[in-house]
Amino acid sequence: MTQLRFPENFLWGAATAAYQIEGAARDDGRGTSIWDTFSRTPGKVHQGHTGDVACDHYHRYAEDVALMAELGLGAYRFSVAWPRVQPDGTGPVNPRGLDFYDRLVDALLDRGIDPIVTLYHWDLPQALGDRGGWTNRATAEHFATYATAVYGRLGDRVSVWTTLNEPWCSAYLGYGSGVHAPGEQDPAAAFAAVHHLLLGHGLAARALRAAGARTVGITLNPADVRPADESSAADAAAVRLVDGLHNRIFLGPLLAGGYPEDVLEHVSRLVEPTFLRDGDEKQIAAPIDLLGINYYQPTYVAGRPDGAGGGGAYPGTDGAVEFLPPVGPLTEMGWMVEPAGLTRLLERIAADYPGVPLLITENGAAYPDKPGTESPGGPIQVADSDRIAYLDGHLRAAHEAISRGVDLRGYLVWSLLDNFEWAEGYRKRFGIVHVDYLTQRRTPKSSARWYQEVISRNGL
Ligand code: IFM
Repeated sequence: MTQLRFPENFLWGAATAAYQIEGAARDDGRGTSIWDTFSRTPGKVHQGHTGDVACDHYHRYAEDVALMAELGLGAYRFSVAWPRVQPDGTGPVNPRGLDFYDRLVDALLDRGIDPIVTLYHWDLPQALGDRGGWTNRATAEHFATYATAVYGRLGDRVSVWTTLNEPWCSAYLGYGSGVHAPGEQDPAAAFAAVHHLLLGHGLAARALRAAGARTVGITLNPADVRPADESSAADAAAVRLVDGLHNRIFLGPLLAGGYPEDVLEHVSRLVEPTFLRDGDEKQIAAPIDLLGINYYQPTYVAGRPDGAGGGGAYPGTDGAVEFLPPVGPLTEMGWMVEPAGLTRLLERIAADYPGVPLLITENGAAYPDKPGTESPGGPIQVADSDRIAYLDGHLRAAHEAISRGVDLRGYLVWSLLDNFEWAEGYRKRFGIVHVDYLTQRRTPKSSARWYQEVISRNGL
């Protein structure tokens, strides 16, 4: 294979999220989040797993930062748990919650690692959930207040701020299909949540900027939507519909001044969009300096009148779209491995929404630990060659996009540690570092050592 070098100053890092790794769910005044409630509800998460303890990162952050330094990471993307900062989502700030992130940021900076903060990675305070969560417009306003409070404590040391992680998941999986917290299944709620998440982003982005933030962005999980048959007009129509619901409903208001007409028409056929008020789109269009892209797999669709559609995650696609089952080598999530999808997605976003630097804020894969790789009492070896192949392919795909002119600033692997994979609990392992959940022992897998080499060479 050819050797590839990435641009000078290309940012190499790893990502995690608060609820997935922190644990310490009741420590130091932390409030309850919708994910605490959801995961403690029988039947919602695999085998009743919760984030109560997770990787105990709240207490072991120093060890984790040392590991990051050993691997040579230049950046670490973590999220702040809103219920640690404002236990009820509004009202007084809990200084002990902020103290944790203060310590974490200092530890990172001491090791020369750039902190990249995500303000919301799905753990909405339950008190706000009780008032409708993201279906309630007031949540967007509270989010901006919370963002300002976090900036007030960390803004002197953190330069990169992102508002939301994957609002598609928060809205459609949380309120449409119900597989994520809060577990609702209502298209009207899902679309209201899309809008209020975007509004929350816009208000928070403006508040951060006004407070002095230098780099402000958001992370999406845009889909590379492909037709089953390139020459089929019906498949092309299905692509347009799914692309609208998944991508353009976010990218339009964020980067092109408003919701695309065809998307608004589709939404209006299903629900009364009373949530959309004059001036909202202007708020959402707050300028951003960075767009975070999370990519895992492509989405193949066909246009079919008898198509089952995508359920609550894609309202209004039943009777129009067939989502094709993934083929080829799959990850443990059952996700397709298609690195070319990353190149296509990056190129498409750069072309359609020019002028915004891109950062891959997540990419990675879950694979089972190979049997026999854990020996009681002895050193653990996790020879995860399948993960290395996945990462290698996607880094080559990212490099290809750069060579075609995409302004891609960096790559953050998902994830640093094995962690709580939402509805899948702990059974899916995405980490480049193995976590033994009984002992909390961390062991870099082969992929971590491989990544360390990639970083030190700035290439493959
Ligand atoms: O674990 C998640 C993460 O929280 C958001 N992006 C996708 C990852 C893998 O499913």
